[in-house]
Amino acid sequence: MSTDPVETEKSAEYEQIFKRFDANNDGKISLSELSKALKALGSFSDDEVQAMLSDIDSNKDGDIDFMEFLKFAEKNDGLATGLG
Ligand SMILES: [Ca+2]
Ligand SMILES: [Ca+2]
Repeated sequence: MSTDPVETEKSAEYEQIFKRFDANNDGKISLSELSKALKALGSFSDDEVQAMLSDIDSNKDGDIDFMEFLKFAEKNDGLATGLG
């Protein structure tokens, strides 16, 4: 087995967080979903939310899919879990 149990556990954790952000459950986090989730956590300005979305949205389609979220979460370990 090439699956690292720690990584698997982490991506399950990230999946939970992702689902929490993805309010309408379409498998993508839109700008308004990100905005609502971040603003529930603290004071984020619209500019900050937009900047964060652009940062995570690597294919620039305007939404964050799970793979994009996962890449972001792995690069920013602790941040994503802190948000959850
Ligand atoms: Ca969504
Ligand atoms: Ca995207």
